[in-house]
Amino acid sequence: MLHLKQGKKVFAALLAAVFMMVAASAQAADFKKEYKMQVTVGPKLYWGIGATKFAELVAEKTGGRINVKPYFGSALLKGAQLKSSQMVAKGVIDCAIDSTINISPVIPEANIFHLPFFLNNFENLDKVKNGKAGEAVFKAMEAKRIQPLAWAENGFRQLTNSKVMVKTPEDMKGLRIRVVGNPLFIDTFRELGADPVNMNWGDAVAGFQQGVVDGQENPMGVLVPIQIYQYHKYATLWNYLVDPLIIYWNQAEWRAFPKDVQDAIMAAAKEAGRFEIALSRAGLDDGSSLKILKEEFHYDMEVPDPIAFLQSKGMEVHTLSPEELAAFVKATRPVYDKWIQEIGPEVYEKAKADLGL
Ligand code: X2X
Repeated sequence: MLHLKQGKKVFAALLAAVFMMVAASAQAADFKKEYKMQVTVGPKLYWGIGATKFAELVAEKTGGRINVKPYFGSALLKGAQLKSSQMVAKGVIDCAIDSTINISPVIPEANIFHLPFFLNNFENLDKVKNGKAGEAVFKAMEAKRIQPLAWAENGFRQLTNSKVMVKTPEDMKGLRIRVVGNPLFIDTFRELGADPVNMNWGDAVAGFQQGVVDGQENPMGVLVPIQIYQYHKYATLWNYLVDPLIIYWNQAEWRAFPKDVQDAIMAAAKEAGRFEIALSRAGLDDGSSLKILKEEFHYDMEVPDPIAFLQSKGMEVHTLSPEELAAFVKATRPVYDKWIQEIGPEVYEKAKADLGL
């Protein structure tokens, strides 16, 4: 009798185990084998390192159920970096970690970060990102069927070139500067008297190498890994604008995920964002980013002082004085008239309020 009871128990336990396995595999079958992630840049740039971190954290936090694969160098877009949010909105691509510059064709509000000399330091950037204007950008994404998950950062963009040490707008006369095909950038460099050349990132480094252009603008997290000093002798640090990154997902696909999967991916995005922001700011802030990398992520920064590093490679680096900066601010002011309308005056007002202006 006892025997029979035990046998029944074992059988019941076995049956339960089989049920669980079937249920688990049914659930696993609901997930794709691979979730494709668009990444504009290569894996060595800080942004690319952040993409890899996100994929690793998603695998870890979902117990391997969700497999995000980064496709570097805008491979999914054949280099057309400005199409990423359109493709994620359509569900052709599952997710992305992309710059506000590249999402602005679909989300004009994202250009709030790119008004020249508007947000000129980390503190102001954080106020806007975490304030009402940042919220407006996220809401605009949701309205376009994109689920924003977390902020990361490309960084404050600096000017480099092979011809002249730029200290005044006059120094920029006729300089051929590669810019991304976001028209706000063309307008800004025209106002400065330069000759902006619109080029996808995928062609840009070859363009620097071959001298097709004289200069470019990008943050340290790009300039250090691509070894800009091989092509350009002069760097002007002017923090003229910043591009945060946003980790985002196709909305319909996101909404269909079970809650625990959403929570795990969201936690991965926040953690990868924190890590990547620290990479981008390392050696450029009050030391807190290097501390975060070391203490929270046990990560040793290969180039802990990017400015000293570029100088050690023979670059001349000049930080604009407040007086020099004033001339650039004045010269680029006309950009505001047109672009505040494009961004939406209410978003501009929100950003000003976030900054306490
Ligand atoms: O194209 C650029 O300059 C880059 C890599 O910074 C962006 O994608 C915005």
